[in-house]
Amino acid sequence: KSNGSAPGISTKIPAKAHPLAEEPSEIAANINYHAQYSPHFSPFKFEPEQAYYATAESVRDRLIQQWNETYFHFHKVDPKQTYYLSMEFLQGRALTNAIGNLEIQDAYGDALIKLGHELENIAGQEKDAALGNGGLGRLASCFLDSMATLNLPAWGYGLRYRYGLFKQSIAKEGQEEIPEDWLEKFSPWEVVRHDIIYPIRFFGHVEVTPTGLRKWVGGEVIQALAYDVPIPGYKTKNTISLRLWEAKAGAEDFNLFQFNDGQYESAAQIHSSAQQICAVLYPGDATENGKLLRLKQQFFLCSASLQDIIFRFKERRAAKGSWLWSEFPSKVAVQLNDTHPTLSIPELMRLLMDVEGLGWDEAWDITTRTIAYTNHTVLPEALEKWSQSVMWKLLPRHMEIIGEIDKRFMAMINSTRPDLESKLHSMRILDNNPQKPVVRMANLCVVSSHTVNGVAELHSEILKSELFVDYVSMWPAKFQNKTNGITPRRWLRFCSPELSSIITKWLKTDKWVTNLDLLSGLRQFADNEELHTEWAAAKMANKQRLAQYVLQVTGINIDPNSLFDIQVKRIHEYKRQLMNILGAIYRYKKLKEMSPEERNKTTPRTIMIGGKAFATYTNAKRIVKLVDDVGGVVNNDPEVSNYLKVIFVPNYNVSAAEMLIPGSELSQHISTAGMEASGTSNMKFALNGCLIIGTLDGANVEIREEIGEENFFLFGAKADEVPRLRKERENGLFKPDPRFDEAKEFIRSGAFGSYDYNPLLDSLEGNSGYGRGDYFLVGHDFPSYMEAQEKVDEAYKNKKKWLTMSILSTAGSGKFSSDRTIAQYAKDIWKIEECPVA
Ligand code: HBZ
Repeated sequence: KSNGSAPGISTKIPAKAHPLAEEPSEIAANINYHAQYSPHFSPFKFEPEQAYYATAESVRDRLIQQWNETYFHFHKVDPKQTYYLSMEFLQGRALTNAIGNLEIQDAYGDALIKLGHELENIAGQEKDAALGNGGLGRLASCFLDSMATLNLPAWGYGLRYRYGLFKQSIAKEGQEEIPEDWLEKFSPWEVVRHDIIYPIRFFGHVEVTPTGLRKWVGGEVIQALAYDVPIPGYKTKNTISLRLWEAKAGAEDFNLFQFNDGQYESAAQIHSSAQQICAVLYPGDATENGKLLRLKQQFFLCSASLQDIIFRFKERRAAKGSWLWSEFPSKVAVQLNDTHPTLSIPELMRLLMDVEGLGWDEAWDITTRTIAYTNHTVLPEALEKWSQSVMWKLLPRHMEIIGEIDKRFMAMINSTRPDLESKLHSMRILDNNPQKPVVRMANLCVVSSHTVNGVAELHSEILKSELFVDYVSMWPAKFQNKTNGITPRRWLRFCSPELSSIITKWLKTDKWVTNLDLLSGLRQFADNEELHTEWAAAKMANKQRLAQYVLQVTGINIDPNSLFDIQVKRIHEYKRQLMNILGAIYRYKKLKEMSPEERNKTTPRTIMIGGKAFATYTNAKRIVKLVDDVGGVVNNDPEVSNYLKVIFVPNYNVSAAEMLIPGSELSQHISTAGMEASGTSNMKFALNGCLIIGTLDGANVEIREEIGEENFFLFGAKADEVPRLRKERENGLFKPDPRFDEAKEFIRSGAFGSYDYNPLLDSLEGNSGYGRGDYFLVGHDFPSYMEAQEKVDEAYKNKKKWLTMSILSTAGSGKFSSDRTIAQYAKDIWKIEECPVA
């Protein structure tokens, strides 16, 4: 790789710090500078890994420059700012995205060639930052990209987990979890801010000071230290910050006396307690694990972020001269990404009252005008409830405040809405059931926020008509919908450059990247043969790249001429990967029964399923195992393997998605209606010209409206039919389709090995599973699913028709840009305006 005398870095290219270099040779000099003087590796090595770190550091120089300018500008203009609080940010890789947003990818590509490397290979060295579980975390990351791109004065706040979401490998027994050591070497994208540190208290008790203020004292105090990750906008100087908090103990907490006495563990007790806080991302969808630690994490995020927000507010106010606390909501908007950061509510109250000395009424007014809450689920098991006794122990002052909010809420209902008295029990924040007294976090959010939103039209309607129905009658204007979106930069422009160039060529502009509605201009060319040829070539190139990837991660060869059918998302029974695999099993069985001539007339398919199952979610893990077992049989059956392949794609993450989505032709979004709040991968697939087979659930409803019902393979029960169907099922009124029984029987017969699938299959029968047999209605929806799949097979035979539908999918995806979503949050909820750096 070297073209100089040393075995490593080039000596022909000077090592020079050039943060704003534009020319490839200057950029190469800057990369060379980091390779030599950022002391992470020996300068005598310049393998892809070292080249990646040096390249990333050179990009970071530029980001820091823009970022300083951005915050200097925000500080000067002093606009209202939004703070997006989220326990999860699923950022994925940053290099391609950063140089894409900064529009320096060509210069970087050339610079790396001068240094003997290829950009794509170097970018592939980066580990995914997987500080999130799934859709909720990825949404937060798409939102940051849009906030920066729209020049909004905004920040993200999260936690700097030492280990992100586990790495998944597939072994003989199914899924295995391996810790994801994303910080193993270091992350070149974060800047530690030793000057930004706040104390965070846990446990302790409440005292009354001589002046009559209540004060939380004692317990253990841990420090929150800021790490900033710069987030560049696309084609703008604005670069905002994702501030991640890390927990640490101070030197004064180290008990030298105990240590010298040989009591090493107790000497460093606070250090180890601090270390635990940010050790691992809490696995979503869990129920009982590590409750106390998770609560500590939540409070840690809330307290550090609010102290920081208040510090900045006071700093800026002080610079202006005299000021009032009542100005706070006109300078600060706080958005809670689900209930995970709910403790922001009592913590803001506490800081305003106990630290700043405000009275209850003023503090309450400020809090409720500052905070807004987004709900992402109606699944009862995912609605957070915290044990009151755990809360009293960990956060005694906050429990006093929550108790007071609850008391005042009840008094308000009693005096103004006697008609709601019978509902009060379920509307209250505290559930004082003596068996298990809990705090209902969603109720606390609804009572204390100025705005509550759902994430797709159907979901927002369900919130209003079911989950939060009683509150709607009190505060009808509080409830809004903000249909989710995705960033078109990462999810089309950068992950499919081929398709992007074609779109730009036909639209005669690349403005669609920031104005996604312009994609509708493709509709007029949906039948154009020349476009068809180009579109098909781009899709084929993406399919070939995906086939290479699949070969690399599974060792299985797949045929790029077959229909690529993909379902990738967290494994959950409500998402119904089980229905997908039952369909595949039925298809396999029928192929086996056919003559070779008949088989030849079928549409060859490659079914890919990927996603992580939460480590203790047994049925989800069984589904993973089943998919892998089915693949083992089908892919090795010479009679059918030219017509059907079943692949479990291991370790689905953001980077895998960037490979899978551009190469997809059909994708499955098949949740039981009413259960998927929105879904966001559905938007990514449709944007990439992939057709959807799906139910009327979440954002599918709106996607279908936008791209046209004739371009969407619809099946299954509707949300409002689900309760009745479940009842009928419970009452033994359900008559299973023979195809459904045949597929299940085939598994039970041992066709896919000796693993015991009975418990999984039993969840589809009688009164098991969630205690109410086939709660997710796989059996009910199966026949219409299979019919929709037959329509897919037929449609794929007509290549022209399929291409037209594919183009229309992309053309109809404009609505699903996160730029649209964020612009709506900014206008309707946050009331903030753009603040572009000149
Ligand atoms: O949020 C998802 C919804 O299931 C999906 O429909 C929606 O599109 C997306 C964005 O709005 N929810 C999650 O991803 N939820 C979690 O990952 C989660 C994490 C920790 C928990 C509970 C849920 O304790």
